[in-house]
Amino acid sequence: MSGRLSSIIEQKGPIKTVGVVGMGYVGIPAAALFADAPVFEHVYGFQRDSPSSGYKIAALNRGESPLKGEEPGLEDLLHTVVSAGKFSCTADFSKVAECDAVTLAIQTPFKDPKDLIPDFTPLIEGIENVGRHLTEGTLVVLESTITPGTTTGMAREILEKESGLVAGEDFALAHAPERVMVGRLLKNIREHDRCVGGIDDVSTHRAVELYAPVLTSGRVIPMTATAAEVTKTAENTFRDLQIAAANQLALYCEAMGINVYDVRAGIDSLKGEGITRAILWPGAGVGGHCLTKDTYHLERGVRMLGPDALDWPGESASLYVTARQINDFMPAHMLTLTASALAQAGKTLKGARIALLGWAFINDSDDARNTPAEPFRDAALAAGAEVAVHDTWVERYPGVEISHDLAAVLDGADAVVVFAGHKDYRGLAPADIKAHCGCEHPAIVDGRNVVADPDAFIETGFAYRGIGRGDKNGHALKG
Ligand code: SAJ
Repeated sequence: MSGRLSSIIEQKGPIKTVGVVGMGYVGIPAAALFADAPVFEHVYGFQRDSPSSGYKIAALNRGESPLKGEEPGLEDLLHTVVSAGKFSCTADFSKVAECDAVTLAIQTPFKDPKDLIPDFTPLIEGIENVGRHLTEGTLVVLESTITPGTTTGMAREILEKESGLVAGEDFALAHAPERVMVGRLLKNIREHDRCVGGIDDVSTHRAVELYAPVLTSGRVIPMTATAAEVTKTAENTFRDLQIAAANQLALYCEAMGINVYDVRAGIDSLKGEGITRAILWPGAGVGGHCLTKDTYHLERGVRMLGPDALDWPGESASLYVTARQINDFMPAHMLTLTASALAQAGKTLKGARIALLGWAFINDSDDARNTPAEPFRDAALAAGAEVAVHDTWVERYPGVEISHDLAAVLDGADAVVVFAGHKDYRGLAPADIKAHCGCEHPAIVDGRNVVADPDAFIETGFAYRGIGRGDKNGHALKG
């Protein structure tokens, strides 16, 4: 425990002024909740006055949320804290010098999702801006999802270089990963438990002081900074792993001619007395901004922090990376199922018109980041098919025309392929679909188990295929 930092913090007294860098999905609700806490006197929201995001500064200072979509309670809360003079947004990073604590909530996207090397450029710029104005006794907290080792490594180095101060001696440094989901930002911050990890005990303690006032039912879980980084990346790695386990089971069930959903229900029935088999859902693939990257943060972390310390079985690949590969294989499997159904109707991918239903990566959402539908569409086009995309939730996507007119997308289709489990697609009527397709044996490929009754389609002459539906995928063509 650093005696020097302890005494500096003791002289400074309780946290009164808070800074939040990055006015996005994580920073805005966090700043509003800090400002709403009676123990804090003022919160600065720091936002670069860039062409793409600078508009947020004026909006936030009017108490308006610049975020898309419904966020219950957020706009009211912003109006309350702005009117009370407890929150203000600024591009002037010199005000960091007035802050007792500064959090950074800056996304870590990829230059190219294929290379899976995170682009830390925006985060580095934010850390540099904080470092330039950092004063003694301040607590700095990273909230972004980052590779384990970043807080004690890159972040610490930049802050010390820019400020001339020493982490753990002159200022406190911690990681408190966000766990928010769009549509429930305030609720998640208030109610989820919050892992808070400092580079030393003094930093951890100061970070607990910062986060405890904004939690309602959630509790603070103190740990080290690196443990907090591993917790965040591993919690998503484990979700991706569970999905991959369900997908592998679905592929096995297809090969063995059984219904994976019967098996899933059977497995799920084994519970009680502390027993559980948390089996998730097989599907057309895994998209989004979290699960598609966090496994690779964890993998990079162990390579950075323990390259020579890791004891591992021979040439075995990482279970987690294998899980990523299985999930990334599902769009290819969907194309295999589509080709199989078309072949049963005497057609090939080449020259076929495919109606792709659902571009969003998740059910009933407009979020299409890293959607698994994209690699499917690319491969289908490469195979010579024509692809029409429908999704009423998604307005636009670079390079892809997205229609909100289901009838138009279905008209003349040789194959109907479901990639998102939107409620629009639950209850599709075989006769209607067939009438739109206008052919004797249309194909239907169900990637999200939205077809409750495959027999209804099969009896109408469809060539049916479903993820995990080994009990139906080999059916004879009817009519
Ligand atoms: N998916 C499956 N089978 C499943 C669950 C999901 O194939 O059983 C697919 C979805 O279709 C989607 C992808 O996986 O394409 C990701 O789905 P998700 O429900 O994990 O949604 P995300 O990516 O928004 O994950 C976020 C994460 N939250 C944070 O990082 C703060 C994750 O930790 C949460 O568990 C998840 O939301 C959630 O549960 O809502």
